[in-house]
Amino acid sequence: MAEAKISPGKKRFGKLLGLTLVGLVTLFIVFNVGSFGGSGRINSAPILESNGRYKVDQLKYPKYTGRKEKATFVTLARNDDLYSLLPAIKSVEDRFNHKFQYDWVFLNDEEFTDEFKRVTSSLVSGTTKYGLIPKEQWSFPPDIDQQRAAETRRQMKADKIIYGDSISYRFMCRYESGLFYRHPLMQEYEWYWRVEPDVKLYCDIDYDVFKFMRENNKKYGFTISIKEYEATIKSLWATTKQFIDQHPEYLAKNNMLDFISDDEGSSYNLCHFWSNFEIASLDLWRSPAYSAYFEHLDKAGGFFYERWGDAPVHSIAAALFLNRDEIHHFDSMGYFHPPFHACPVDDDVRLSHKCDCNPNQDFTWKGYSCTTKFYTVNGLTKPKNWQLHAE
Ligand SMILES: Nc1nc2c(ncn2[C@@H]2O[C@H](COP(=O)(O)OP(=O)(O)O)[C@@H](O)[C@H]2O)c(=O)[nH]1
Ligand SMILES: [Mg+2]
Repeated sequence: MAEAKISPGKKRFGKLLGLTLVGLVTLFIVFNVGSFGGSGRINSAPILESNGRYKVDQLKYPKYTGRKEKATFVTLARNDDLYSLLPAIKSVEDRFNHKFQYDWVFLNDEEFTDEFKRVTSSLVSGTTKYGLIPKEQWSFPPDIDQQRAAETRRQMKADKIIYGDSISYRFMCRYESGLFYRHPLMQEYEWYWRVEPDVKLYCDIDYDVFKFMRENNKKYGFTISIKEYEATIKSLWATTKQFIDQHPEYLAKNNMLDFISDDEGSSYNLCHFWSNFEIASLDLWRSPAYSAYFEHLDKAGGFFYERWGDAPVHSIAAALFLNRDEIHHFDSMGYFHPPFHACPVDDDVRLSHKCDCNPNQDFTWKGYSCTTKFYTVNGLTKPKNWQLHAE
């Protein structure tokens, strides 16, 4: 095949063409780099609308249309708690609630601010409701001896007992023990899940926990159990025994006394479910047994003459008035409330639920937790490797 020949004139033209092309390419690159790096313009810049707001595409989860339980989240909080509450809500929404879109009731002893309502409602996928606690439920009952209550606070402060000198903490414990479920906003519900500021869920929950509770005849669910500070509940057990003596009919046949007492009821072993997390039946607290129990405790005055917490009060009631198989340990959620972590120690459970926690920080099987006892007294199978996390 004949070689194509290029004459000297054509060569010069070719060089010129080549140089022009290189120049054009260089200009193109410079122009484009300038438009990204230099001016910072990007192709998909948000559009500024005439009202001064950016137009954004809102990604919404499809509305959940399956059957839902009559259930709600419930959070007692101050306006000041807003920004420590937000990550807790976000975690619960991301791990669970965006799939089912349950309502969320917020309760406060003061009116919630617009900021609190605006920001929390932007995070919750269900309907949010904001309730004010009636003054008479957030104050001293009239028969409380103020001097005696003040003396307790002084002494507990001297003894460095946590929240020992706080009046509002006592109102909170009394309200969470016996009053929150009576709030008008709670009346339409049968189930609740309590959420507090600063908590976190570590694992994905892909099923409807409220449906699980109903279908499996569970009435009270917990993640962490622990021992109470004895100094805060010195007379709680004696007051409880008095009540049971008066009302033996309220004891469940297959109750779980062996979880809360190591000597068949002579004394309380301080074990309780940590109530900053609760998934439970509202009917449990609305029952004649619990209503009478709370009234008995309230009359005794221990919320103010000592510092009875809602956790031991609820736990003792659940252990005595429920059958043991109505109490459930949520073992695969992962949960954190400062300073304790519940993190599934079984690799299969942790990885399949996409948990983002460190099993070496798990509290569940440690000596100060009562969950090992819960498994033992109920004949439940502990997860493999639990002993590696017991020290
Ligand atoms: N509205 C209101 N909520 C409170 C008050 N004190 C505590 N709480 C709420 O009650 C719950 C328990 O209080 P927290 O400070 O977390 O107690 P801790 O978990 O025992 O250390 C949280 O949901 C708080 O937001 C109060 O004075 N007013
Ligand atoms: Mg808390």
